Amino acid sequence: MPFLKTSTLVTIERHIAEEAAFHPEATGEFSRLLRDFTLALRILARDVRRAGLNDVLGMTDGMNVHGERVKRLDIHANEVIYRAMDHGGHLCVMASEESDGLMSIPDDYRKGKYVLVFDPLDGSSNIDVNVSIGTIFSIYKRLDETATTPGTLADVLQPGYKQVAAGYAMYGSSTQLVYTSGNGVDVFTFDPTIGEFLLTFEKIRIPKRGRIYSVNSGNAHKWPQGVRDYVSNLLRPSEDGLRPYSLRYVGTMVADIHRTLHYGGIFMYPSDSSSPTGKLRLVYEVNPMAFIVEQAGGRATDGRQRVLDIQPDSLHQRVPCFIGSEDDVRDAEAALVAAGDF
Ligand code: AHM
Ligand code: MG
Repeated sequence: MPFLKTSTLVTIERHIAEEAAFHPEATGEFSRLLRDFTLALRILARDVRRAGLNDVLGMTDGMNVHGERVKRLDIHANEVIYRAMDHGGHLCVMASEESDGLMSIPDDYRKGKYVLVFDPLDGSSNIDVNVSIGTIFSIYKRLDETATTPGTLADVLQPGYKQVAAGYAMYGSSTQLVYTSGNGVDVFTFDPTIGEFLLTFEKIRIPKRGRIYSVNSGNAHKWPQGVRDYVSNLLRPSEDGLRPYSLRYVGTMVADIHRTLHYGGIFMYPSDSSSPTGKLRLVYEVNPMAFIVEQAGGRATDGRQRVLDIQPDSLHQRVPCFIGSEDDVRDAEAALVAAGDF
């Protein structure tokens, strides 16, 4: 049994407050920050559910029934999160996949000690076809916690092991929020009738080995030899019955990682000859997922080194990734070494 279903009825706000109670130095600022963030997620859960409808109703001149201009959902999500988070006084700066540079806190508002990075709507290729999409986020403390000035690029470009918290929301058949603050991984499910995220799985653990691999095989002809060898081997039946593996690939990292977290196995987006550093972004996609998967007992590397140890050098930098069950990720690394890819 990879996870324990909870029997108590707890909202995410209560859960975060209880976690904070273990830290006597906690000021409540972090709890308030997360409360603001879950408001944005609640709004997005609603908007994603209405997405197809808005498009149809707004078809003629880009306006919906309310007379509002219809925006691309990922741009809309970027704005909703920014507007929910810019005035709380908890953040000193934000950064997002949808914004080229830093997202500053407006001059009028207090600058707090936290940094927020996010991918507002992950899985953009799936938005128009009603396949699961998600929001990924991660929170750091600024380098000088006593500063009251705007946050800087250096505050954002911290290695992943310094994350204070990370999570993702998945807008699927239900909306779930998977969250860690470094004390295991908990899953909350949104109940739209009461407007709350309720704790549904506590301290989820990823199996040590799975039987599913997840990768865009359309890139196989461009992969390094080690990745080709590794995947070929997964497809070869073994006497112990562990292989062949099944392939599952949604094309939304949030959904593919979510399944991997529950069932085990490996999710990867390796480098290839046309994308030497892979596709996924270190700061707001791979680092939060690496933190979550490690907290659930799994492993996350770029094929050679732990993702969380990489020092980012730019906001939108890409990194190859191999994330999932410990034994599976180690097998992939061994195949890369055996093929001389490193
Ligand atoms: P996005 O942030 O523009 O949505 O791109 C990231 C997505 C991931 O969710 C997913 O794992 C990957 O891109 C899929 O890429 P591909 O279509 O190349 O397989
Ligand atoms: Mg993304």
